[in-house]
Amino acid sequence: MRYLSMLACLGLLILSSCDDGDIITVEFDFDDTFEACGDLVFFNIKEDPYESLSLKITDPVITLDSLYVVDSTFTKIITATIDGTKNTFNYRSYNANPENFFCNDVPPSDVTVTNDLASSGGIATITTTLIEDDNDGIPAEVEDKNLDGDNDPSTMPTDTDGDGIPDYLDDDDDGDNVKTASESPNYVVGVGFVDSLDTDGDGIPDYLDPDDDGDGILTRDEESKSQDQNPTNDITFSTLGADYLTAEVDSLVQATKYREHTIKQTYEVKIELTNIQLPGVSQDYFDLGILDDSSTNKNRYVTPEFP
Ligand SMILES: [Ca+2]
Ligand SMILES: [Ca+2]
Ligand SMILES: [Ca+2]
Ligand SMILES: [Ca+2]
Repeated sequence: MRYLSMLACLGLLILSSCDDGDIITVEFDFDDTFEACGDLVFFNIKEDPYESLSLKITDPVITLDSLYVVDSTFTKIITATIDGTKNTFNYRSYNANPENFFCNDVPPSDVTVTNDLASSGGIATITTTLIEDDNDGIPAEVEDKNLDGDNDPSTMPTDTDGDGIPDYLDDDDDGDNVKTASESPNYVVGVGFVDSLDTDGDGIPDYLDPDDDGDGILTRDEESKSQDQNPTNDITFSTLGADYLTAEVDSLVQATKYREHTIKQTYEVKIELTNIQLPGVSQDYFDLGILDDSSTNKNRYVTPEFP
């Protein structure tokens, strides 16, 4: 039995070594993110074995920042023709981890390229999509009453406080100068709202209630200690807590401004390659995945006009 299995094993070895013909077998099971550096190289590397897919584009001239300039539909699409000189797409394998291979002027001396295949043609398509969110813990689709029935929070959007910033982008939905995330909406993914804080028990949760304690003074106007568009630090009695959550305290000091709002921006940059021609490789479509770079996360700041 042992002799037979050794024979079978030998057979497998011969079969796999027979693969050394014209067709190169590469699995291309890269992960779903890629990186970028310099002017402008995109690369997806993997270990075990050490391999990379990389795209260099010099025509048109693009920078990472230029990928984030989107149109009114929050998208940008750039295409580049792979010609093997100005724009190149390569599959490479290495003897060691190529993690420092791409972003250094002098590649590490201990990393040797053991195979390098360059595509003689193809099209690279870079698609950027901007996604904005208020980062308040409540998903955008939940922050829209969907009155137009299209499940798109950006069309005919719900704007509870009427400040011009729709709820799904508004980090202070009720305009009371206390951020939604600080008003305990308690949204649990997959479950929904769980015991959202409703201080005055009027059925309107604090994050949508402009008068949280129901004392007749708007929360944003309970600023008797420091007039800084922040009612959370106005505390008359430390035993009772903040005035805006205490119906017994109703001193009126009117707010004059809204707080600055922060809108989180995420740029999703995706690269696909079509009609690729790597020598001896039949696969002609490659998906590099999504760009993993800190520059894809930005903020924009808006202070709405006070009524
Ligand atoms: Ca609003
Ligand atoms: Ca609020
Ligand atoms: Ca309430
Ligand atoms: Ca109060």
